[in-house]
Amino acid sequence: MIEEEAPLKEQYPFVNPPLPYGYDALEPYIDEKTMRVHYDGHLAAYTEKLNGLLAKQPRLQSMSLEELILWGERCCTTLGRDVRRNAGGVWNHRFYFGGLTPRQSPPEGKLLGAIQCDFGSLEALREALTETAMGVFGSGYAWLLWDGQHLCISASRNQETILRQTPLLNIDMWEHAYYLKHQNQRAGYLRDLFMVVDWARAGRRLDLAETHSWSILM
Ligand code: MN3
Repeated sequence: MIEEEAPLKEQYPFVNPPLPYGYDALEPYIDEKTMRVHYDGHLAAYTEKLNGLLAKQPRLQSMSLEELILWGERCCTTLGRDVRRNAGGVWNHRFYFGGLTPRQSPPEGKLLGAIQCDFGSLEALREALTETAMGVFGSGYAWLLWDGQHLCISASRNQETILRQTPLLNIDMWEHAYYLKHQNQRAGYLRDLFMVVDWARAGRRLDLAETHSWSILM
């Protein structure tokens, strides 16, 4: 799995691990062509652009992905903006692909308890996430987050990240995530996506949140 195999302090040059399941493993919900274009095309492009930016910046080459994002947020130069956008694109995509699985993976343990407490049921959580995802205007993500006491749902634009909270799950709402199969049917994409969400992974991210910083939650 992506986060469990990732080194604790990955730095320049960033190399994406292989997808932890086959490109066609999420069929029929997410099609092979979309997965190939998304993982080998879009994610790889963010990674190449980020490495290209860092190639001329030795002082940034020892930073982790998260440190680069936070540095970019503080730095109001074009370089800061570009580092933030591309490091965010890498982070968000790794998190998204790491949150999907071809195996049935219902929520258990602490996550299941939190879902029942904060939403009543998994179905109600799905509906709330769907509503937020459908409301993403243009390109962005919907997120399931843990605020330390409760689950909450949020949305972000473009490749902005939500590192200052504890993300458990994100849903890529950029058109490239669904357009080849679902065209303009965002609701159909979301229905299919929920068939391959790795709730066990979201649960492990929640368990880790109690004892670790977000830097290894990817
Ligand atoms: Mn994407």
